[in-house]
Amino acid sequence: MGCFLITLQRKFYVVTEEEIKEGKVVDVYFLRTLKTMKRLGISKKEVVAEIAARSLPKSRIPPHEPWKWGVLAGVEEVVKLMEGKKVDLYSLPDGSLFHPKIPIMRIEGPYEEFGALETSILGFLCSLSGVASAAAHVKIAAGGKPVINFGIRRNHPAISLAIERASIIGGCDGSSGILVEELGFKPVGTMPHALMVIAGDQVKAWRAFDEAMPKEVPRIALVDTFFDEKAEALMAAEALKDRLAGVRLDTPRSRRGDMEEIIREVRWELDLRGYKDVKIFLSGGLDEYSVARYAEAGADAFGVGTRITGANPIDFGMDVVEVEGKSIAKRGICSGSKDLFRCPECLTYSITPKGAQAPVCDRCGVEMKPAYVKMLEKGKVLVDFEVVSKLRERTLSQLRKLGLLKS
Ligand code: PCP
Repeated sequence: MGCFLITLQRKFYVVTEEEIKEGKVVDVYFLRTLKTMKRLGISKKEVVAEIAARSLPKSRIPPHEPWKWGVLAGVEEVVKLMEGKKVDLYSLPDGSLFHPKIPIMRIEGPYEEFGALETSILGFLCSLSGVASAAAHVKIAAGGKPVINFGIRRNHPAISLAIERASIIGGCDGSSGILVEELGFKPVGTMPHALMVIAGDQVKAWRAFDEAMPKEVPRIALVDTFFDEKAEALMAAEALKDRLAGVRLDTPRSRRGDMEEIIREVRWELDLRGYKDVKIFLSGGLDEYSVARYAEAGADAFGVGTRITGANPIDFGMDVVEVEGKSIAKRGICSGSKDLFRCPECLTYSITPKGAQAPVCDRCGVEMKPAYVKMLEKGKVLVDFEVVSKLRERTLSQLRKLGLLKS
């Protein structure tokens, strides 16, 4: 007779916020490590741990080199996770650009206070920074044109709001899920193919949408359900006239020819008939490579799903670099507690031993500024958490300063 595990009645097999806070999302080897450390009487040793990315995901733009930078997200969640633990925590703030090997966070305290939280600490940072980084790279590819996150359908619903928030930190102009209202953003969306398919007639569907929607909802007609994009774009313009804000091209993969040419044709035909204000919105299988080409071809805005919300996690690692004041680390990691400085002009980082004098930027000749914010002191939160629009602006302002983003 097999034994039956009576598990907590979970409707959707999701972890509760309380379980995360209690440290229940933990790799069992950390618990075994703590038990072993207690036997050795070393679990209370004061340690310094640093978190840095070992590498970054590859770009979708040929030759598919790894990104040179990512956008940090998940710091607020880590601070909330660690609140109450007898640790000091220094970190770059959410929305900071970072590079591989740059220690984005430093945690100081007895190992037993936070060692087993490594699983969740990295879980927040790896997943959310992956999403924010992909969003930023797509936003740059769009040349500053609007990029909306259309991809919450690619994630487990339990994390959809965290993912939407991370996509906006990375630079998305908005997201499609209604819960983003909590973040101060209006949900953005158009219409699914189901509307035209079930109506059986796209003009009837577009007209009904126009009649049903409150005036503040932009009339963006999906124009690739039954006929060619050019034909349906003109049908939509004729049907809704000056009420038509835009057309969305979400061409099925089986029909995708030269989308750049299709975009140019649709633009030409709309302009030729006086519909110069009708915008062209692209979605479906987009990434930084296709968005750049479609933006060049004349697309005005993008709905991007999988590339952002299905982004690879950032390969952050957490490593002990000091024990009871002694610099010590595993092979591949520079030992010793470190400080991080950043040039206010060119945004270059500089890593120094903790307590070193601020270096002078050898490119700009100015004194670099401390990059870390002290966010926890003996477990007490020292910072006010910033609204997501401010975090997004931090990301975009760095991208502009680096000349990566024009507007
Ligand atoms: C997709 C749907 C999503 C878009 C494309 C994201 O179109 O509109 O919002 O796709 P991505 O994950 O590939 O970037 P469809 O799958 O045709 O769904 P619908 O008919 O509902 O538009």
